[in-house]
Amino acid sequence: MFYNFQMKNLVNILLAYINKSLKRSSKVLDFHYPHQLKEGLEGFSLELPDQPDNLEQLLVDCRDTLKYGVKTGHPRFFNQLSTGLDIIGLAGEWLTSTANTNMFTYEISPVFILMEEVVLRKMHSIIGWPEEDGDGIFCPGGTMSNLYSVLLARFHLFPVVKTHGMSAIPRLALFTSAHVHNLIIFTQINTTFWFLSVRGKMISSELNSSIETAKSKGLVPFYVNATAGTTVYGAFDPLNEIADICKHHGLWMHVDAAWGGGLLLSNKHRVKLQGIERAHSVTWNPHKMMGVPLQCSTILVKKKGLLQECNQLCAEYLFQPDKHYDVSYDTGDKSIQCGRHVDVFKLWLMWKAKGSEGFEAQINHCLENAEYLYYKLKRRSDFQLVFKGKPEHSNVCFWYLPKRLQSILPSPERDRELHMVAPKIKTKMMEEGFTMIGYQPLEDKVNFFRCVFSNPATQREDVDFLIDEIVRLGCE
Ligand code: ABU
Repeated sequence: MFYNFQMKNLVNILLAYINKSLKRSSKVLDFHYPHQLKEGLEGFSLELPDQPDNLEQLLVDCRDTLKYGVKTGHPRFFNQLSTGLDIIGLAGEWLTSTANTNMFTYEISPVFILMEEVVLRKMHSIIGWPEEDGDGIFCPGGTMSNLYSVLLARFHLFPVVKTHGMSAIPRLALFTSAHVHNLIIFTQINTTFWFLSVRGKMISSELNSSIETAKSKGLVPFYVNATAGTTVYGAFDPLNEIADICKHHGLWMHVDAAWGGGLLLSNKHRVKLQGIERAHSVTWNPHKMMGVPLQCSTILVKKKGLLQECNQLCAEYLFQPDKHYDVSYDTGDKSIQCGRHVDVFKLWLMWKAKGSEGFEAQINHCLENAEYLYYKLKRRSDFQLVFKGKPEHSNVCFWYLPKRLQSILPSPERDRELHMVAPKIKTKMMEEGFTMIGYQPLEDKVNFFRCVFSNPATQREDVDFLIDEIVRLGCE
């Protein structure tokens, strides 16, 4: 009874937080430096006690944990690719934790395992793979999804690697553009070729010559990673051209559509991913553009059965072959993980609640916001866009030029000053807490802001607010 009562209090804390997150008058964050949080604030201590705290204190801790965090669902949070606070998704996450089961086997997750099959099949058909093809798994984030793709490609070419390791196979070469998601870099492949891109897009002729170079050095090219929606510029690689090259050289084609995959749901924007259906594998993170609560990421594979063959270890205490049901539903053995969180339910529930058309509308809305920001900035002399052309995705990259820099012609000295503008503004922005946007340098470009839209709650007035806020903080 007492626990029930406290649970209701917790729900009230969560509901109050949700209301605040969605209210423009509340701050996005109440920033404190690490030492302040470590020292403890107004009764909020991170230290662990020897004696149990009482339930009232735990409620205060819950409230304060949210209070000193960042409201990533706030319509003025533009800092990350994963934003928003979808209430149905949140309900799904709560149900998932309440069920507290594991995605190893049908035995302990009958409904979730079948849901995974249904959702993955839907994603395959949206990619455009024939009905008889298609496999996949939910896994923890885009890095893991991409890692799966490399393991699969390597196993597909040299199955012996599973039993005899890397020393039993030739030196392999992997190809990706310079704008790759951080994640491909961590793979255990002998040689990775990076090459130039234009506006973040892979140049396919460069890909072809890199493959020839690798061959001439005695390496075995085996895998190309194409990106559909780069993290900073939101660029899409030319997938059909890359597919032609992969076909010509007999290489595995992976498309990292962690960020761009959501656009497949939009009749207006899916053209940017033309050729994705020719890929051998695809990474698609519904926790990005589709607004599903973190984390929700998939590796989708065209060839059925390969995931299992590549990763299966047949642990007999979980995957007994003589069970009384169809053990092909014990999908945990496709995974390199053992414990696997149920990530599918919140996506399934959101899909039920919105339908594919609801996702399409919310994705189109985010790209309209990006276009709105782009046209606003284009007209102003105190902002400079990193690229003249319209954004392909919902990423808009730009510099703010304080008055003293507006009249100076581009030069190394001007760049040195410009490089410091974004971090200075960001510092004040976080200390005041009304909005949040990210910045970075990239290649020869000094620090610039990257605004991304994935929160359907964001409206044009929030975009106007962001611009005014950058000017206000940049002027002081
Ligand atoms: N998976 C990388 C996402 C990084 C970002 O939110 O910008």
